[in-house]
Amino acid sequence: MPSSYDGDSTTTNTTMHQVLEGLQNSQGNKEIPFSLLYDKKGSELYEEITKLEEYYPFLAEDHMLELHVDEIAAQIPPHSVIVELGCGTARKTAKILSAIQACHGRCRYAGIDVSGPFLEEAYKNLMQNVDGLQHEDMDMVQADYMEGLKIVRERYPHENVCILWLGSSVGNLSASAAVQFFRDAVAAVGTHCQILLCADMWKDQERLRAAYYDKVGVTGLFIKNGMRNALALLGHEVSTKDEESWVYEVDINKHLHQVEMYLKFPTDLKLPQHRVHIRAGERVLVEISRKFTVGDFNHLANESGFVIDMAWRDQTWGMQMLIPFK
Ligand code: AVJ
Repeated sequence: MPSSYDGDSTTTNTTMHQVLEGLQNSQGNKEIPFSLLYDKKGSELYEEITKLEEYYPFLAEDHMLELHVDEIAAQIPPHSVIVELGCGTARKTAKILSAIQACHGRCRYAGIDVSGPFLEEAYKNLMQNVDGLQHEDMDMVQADYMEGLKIVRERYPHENVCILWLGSSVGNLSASAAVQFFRDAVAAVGTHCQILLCADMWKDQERLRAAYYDKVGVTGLFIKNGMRNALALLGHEVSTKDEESWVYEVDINKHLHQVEMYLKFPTDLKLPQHRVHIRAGERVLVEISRKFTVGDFNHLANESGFVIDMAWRDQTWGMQMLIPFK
């Protein structure tokens, strides 16, 4: 496999410092960084989530890509480099690359992920499923997003870069963090930067609750795994019994247009050496999933200096697919 691949560890770059910042907070909500959700176990659980009947975002995105992939390919200038953030095993990517290959006769691709094994699988998967893809047009970069974007820009100093950011992942970021993310992307790539992404739309509460508080309980396990990882970073190993005692709760926040995923602790958890004290009955916010109105997304684009080039909306699923550019 070509370039920048340097091993097999599934690590996140989340530091103990970031965890402490979120857990030492004694006034507002305690929280942990959502990146801790995606270690090996977490990625497996997320894959389970995507197979749940109630979890519509995965299907919705797949459906939209399927429908519009030729228009998308036409909207990406020839000679562009397609850079995928958090490509995982690139389950949805082949479709897009095939359309680009068919439309422009060539496709250059760089997959960025923190997980080496995923990159390896993504590479095999794409080489197998995309006709005409050339080995030398492929880069698999083991890095976090911004670091990866810089590496790709160095390799391709002049080309248009089209960032693929699938999985409605923009929803994980708060309004201000999302603006920062778009600005950072431009700082790393420069102009000639397009982003292809899906943003889940604000919709009726029952559908949201069903998608995030599933009947089987996988989502709860996924969230608990993130919390376990956070505490492990602080040197605290959680017993199965303790983990089972945490209560998974979902709030639908109408003001911020987001789903909030919490764990409620039934008993005190004290880590005095870290000045962390979670009180009995207190909740820790583990993940948010923002749901955008058209206005919400326009606002995000404006604030970060992006213009929305193309937008598709699917009314059945309540999903939008967009190509903002700078
Ligand atoms: C990976 C950001 C799309 O917000 O729907 C699924 C992950 N969390 N169930 C989402 C998730 C709980 C998720 N994204």
